[in-house]
Amino acid sequence: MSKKVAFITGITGQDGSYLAEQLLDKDYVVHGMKRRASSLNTSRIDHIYQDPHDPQARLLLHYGDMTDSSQLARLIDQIQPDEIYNLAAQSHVAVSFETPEYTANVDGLGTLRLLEALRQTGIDKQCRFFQASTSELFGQVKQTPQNEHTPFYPRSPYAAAKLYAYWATVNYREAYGLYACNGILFNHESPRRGETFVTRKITRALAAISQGLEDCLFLGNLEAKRDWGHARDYMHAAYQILQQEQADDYVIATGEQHSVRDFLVKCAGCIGLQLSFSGQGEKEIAVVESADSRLAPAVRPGQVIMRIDPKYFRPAEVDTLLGDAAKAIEQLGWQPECHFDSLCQEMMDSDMHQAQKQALLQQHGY
Ligand code: NDP
Ligand code: GDR
Repeated sequence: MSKKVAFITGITGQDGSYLAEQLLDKDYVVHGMKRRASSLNTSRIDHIYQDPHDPQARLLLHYGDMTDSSQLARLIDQIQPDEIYNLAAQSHVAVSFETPEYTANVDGLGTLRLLEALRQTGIDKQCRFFQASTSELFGQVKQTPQNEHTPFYPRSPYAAAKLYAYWATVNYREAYGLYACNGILFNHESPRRGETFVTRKITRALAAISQGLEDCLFLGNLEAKRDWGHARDYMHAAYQILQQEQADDYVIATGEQHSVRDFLVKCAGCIGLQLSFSGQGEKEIAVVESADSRLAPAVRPGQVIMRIDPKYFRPAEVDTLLGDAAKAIEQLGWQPECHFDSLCQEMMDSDMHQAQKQALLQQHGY
């Protein structure tokens, strides 16, 4: 039997790297689209790279961009995938306020371009399509927890673009009978998370501070609440969504909610730092009450390790998100395996490993 063929847009991102690993493990041939950049952007998938000269290679990379419809159509025609996972996006909510038109082009129209390419190449009847939709669609929430029936209320250019992509996916399913699905994914993180998203920003900075590589972390809204899971679990759900008899849309979430402040306190605890907070609003700071000198040798009690920088507040905030994944649990048999504490621990361990290595190199004069 010939191997299944998947095409992943956004393969160089956090989710793309986990999904590619999982599909390779399932014996798929995996084609990924990457952008041309002036510096290498494949660090998350370097460990699974295969020599394209090898006729047995099952990971194949192609240049392309969500803004380039002709290349999207060419790739789909050439690859003839059984499954497409559309993960490519300008995925940073705060950045979308600064680049709204670009975000709409990539995240909104980009999805349409891909769907059209799929339809026009004529393989739409045999190919399944997964769209990485987002809990940001719920934005200003009207109901808690949020499920597939909760009304949408986007609060950023990113969410508005993803709303368009969500409905384009539903529309191509209804209009053309395409097997097209939305995974309405709540926040998911990992050691491979981009360094400017709040979780990774916190774990990376705490690790650096613990080794004396940095002094202080600057954050925005500490009260924002999110339902944080692990990217590996969420990509497992994406795969399962495309294996069902009927195409459908699913909320993927852990059903557990924590604030940015909780995340900071928990991660600090993972490296033996007890924090207390003082001041209010933009003047709030986090001070070290006690420090474990083995884990965080550079930190002293009384040290201020977090300050607020108003530049990280957003023009419109999503205050609270909490998902209800009952449909996915029941119909897909999906369950999140990683929960909040182990997520914090895994991310802290990974960043500590990096920071300790860097500190050692500095000490020895490299
Ligand atoms: P990342 O930001 O880590 O990855 C985004 C990927 O998209 C990267 O491979 C990036 O390439 C690529 N990309 C960006 N712009 C373009 C473009 N113009 N053309 C082609 N490729 C492009 O995001 P995640 O992996 O975290 O998220 C994956 C998807 O899931 C995104 O669509 C995101 O919006 C969505 N999502 C994510 C959630 C999360 O919590 N992680 C939750 C809900 C939805 P490069 O490496 O070159 O930058
Ligand atoms: P989010 O993730 O906007 O939920 O989008 P992010 O980690 O950027 O923000 C989460 C919350 O933390 C608050 N926050 C800060 N955020 C950042 N980035 N930097 C800070 O310094 C900071 N301080 C406080 C934010 O205001 C926000 O409330 C992510 C992305 O992966 C999207 O692509 C995805 O669709 C959604 O999750 C679900």
